Amino acid sequence: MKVIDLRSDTVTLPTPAMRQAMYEAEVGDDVLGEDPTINRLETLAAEMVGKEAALFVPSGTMGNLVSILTHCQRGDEIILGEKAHIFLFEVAASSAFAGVQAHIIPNRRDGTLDPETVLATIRGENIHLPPTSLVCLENTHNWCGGCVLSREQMDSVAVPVRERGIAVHLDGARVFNAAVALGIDVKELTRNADSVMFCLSKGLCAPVGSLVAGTADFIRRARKNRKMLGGGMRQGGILAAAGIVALTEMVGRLEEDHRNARLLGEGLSEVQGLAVDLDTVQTNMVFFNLVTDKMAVPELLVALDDEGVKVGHYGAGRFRAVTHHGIEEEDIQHVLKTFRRIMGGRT
Ligand code: TLP
Repeated sequence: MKVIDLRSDTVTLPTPAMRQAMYEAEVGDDVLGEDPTINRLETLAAEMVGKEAALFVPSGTMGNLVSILTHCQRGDEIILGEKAHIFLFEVAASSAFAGVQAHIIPNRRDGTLDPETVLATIRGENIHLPPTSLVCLENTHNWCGGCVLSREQMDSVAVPVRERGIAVHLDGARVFNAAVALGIDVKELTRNADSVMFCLSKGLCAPVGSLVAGTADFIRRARKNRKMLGGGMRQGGILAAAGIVALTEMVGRLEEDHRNARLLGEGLSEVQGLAVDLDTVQTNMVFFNLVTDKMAVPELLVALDDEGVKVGHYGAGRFRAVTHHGIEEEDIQHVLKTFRRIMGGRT
């Protein structure tokens, strides 16, 4: 039985082209700046997001932390949406390691922040107050359903924030999904961010790795912070080789994942006992809720598992299904059939 694992796009496996590139990768000591494959990946990544330089890091979590460490001093405040991955799912790394305080403001349903609220949250000059040094945006917005922020929505916050001398960091773990969904060059989404983190190991299928991009000076300082966190990876070119394939071969096909997510979302919305917010199904994620008391969450998960279907459960009957490479339209049809059968007669 084929297992259809929709828990995340992080479960994607390296493609044959990636394994070949990894096998053949030319490597060296990257802490000494001598891994030619990492150097090539960093140059390519910087070019793609329109920044001067980039830094290869082991994970998105470390990429966000390195960025925050590089922008901020201990005791600073950073402004984040209440549903930001950095706030919800990164083990409070920014407070534990960078010593910053998160000032949380509401996210709208579509993942955006209200520009007026962001500006009003920036601290003034006063002996009692921490300085605000960073605003973090997220695109696509994971916890808001994989929603896409348009370039106008990004700029409406980033431009006035930067005019006030405050830096903007983009958690762009899936920023290529956003660019593909909008049909624009990713640079249009990153142009007003001082730093951007994006992941190779999600929809782009690389086994490991993320990048942080920014000015040459920012990346020079970020490199030192990565070292401090233990993220200097020596002959990491083995991994970077897969990352180069991810960026050159895997971006265009994200559209397929978006089509499959839409199909899944629309199908699930017709299943009795489930509720789907179809407005937020814009990329490769489908969030849905169990809205019947005739079926308990563990029972549903076990029944799905028996049919080889895995989805994520995040408490209170809220589920996430993420489409990705290796999931075909016929798999989506199988998932829908499975849900219809399990839920049939239980509503
Ligand atoms: N998200 C993972 C889990 O951590 C929830 C997932 O399955 O979606 N920013 C965003 C927006 C992310 O979604 C993630 C990973 C990260 C950062 C962290 O990346 P990693 O997992 O590489 O540390």
